[in-house]
Amino acid sequence: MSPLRVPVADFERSAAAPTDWPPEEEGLPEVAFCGRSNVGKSSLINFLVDRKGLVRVSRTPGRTRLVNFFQVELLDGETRRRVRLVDLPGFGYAKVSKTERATWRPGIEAYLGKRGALRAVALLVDARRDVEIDERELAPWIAARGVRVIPVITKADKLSKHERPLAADKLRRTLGSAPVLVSATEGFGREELWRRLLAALPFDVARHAP
Ligand SMILES: Nc1nc2c(ncn2[C@@H]2O[C@H](COP(=O)(O)OP(=O)(O)O)[C@@H](O)[C@H]2O)c(=O)[nH]1
Ligand SMILES: [Mg+2]
Repeated sequence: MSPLRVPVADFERSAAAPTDWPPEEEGLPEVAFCGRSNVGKSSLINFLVDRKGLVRVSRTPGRTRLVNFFQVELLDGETRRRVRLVDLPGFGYAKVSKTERATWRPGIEAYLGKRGALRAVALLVDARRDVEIDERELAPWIAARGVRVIPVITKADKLSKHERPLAADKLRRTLGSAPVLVSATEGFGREELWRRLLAALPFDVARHAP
């Protein structure tokens, strides 16, 4: 199978509230990326679309509450597909106060909880950090709506080759499905993550229909 190419990747808009979300479009499924601040979310999205600066790495805190929408076209062999990628605000740390957590949870939960076009969520966990309550609570909550949750271990280059399968197995037991190990720095895991994301999207079904 030839590697996926991304001939088009455009920033669409940043939304502070649900009224700013772009209208949902027939045939344009959405894939969201979420995880703790600094987990490597911006780097991962840039790696997936093969662009250096589509999403700013280490974005300033003032902008992290926004939901950012991108339109992407994928070329998979002869097949061209459109997908909308959605960059959600990073969670705060579990140690911050309840009031502070209350400021980022509503934006994330509004999108994850009610967006009809949402088909898959990449739930990012840093290779060097333990899963905290936010990831543990979010995964079953998203899955209960019928949206696919794909756990992703970011910065996997920081683990030795021996540690990688162990970390993957541990996360699978916590979140209920096998994670994809990725490294934006060393450049691995891209193809596997795209395949897992695409498998959750409705056009795969349509393509094989008679
Ligand atoms: N070693 C390593 N560091 C990474 C990787 N991806 C991101 N980082 C670093 O982690 C920090 C946060 O990255 P960023 O993409 O801005 O994370 P975000 O806050 O989740 O969007 C930056 O210093 C990145 O250089 C990776 O694959 N490997
Ligand atoms: Mg970021």
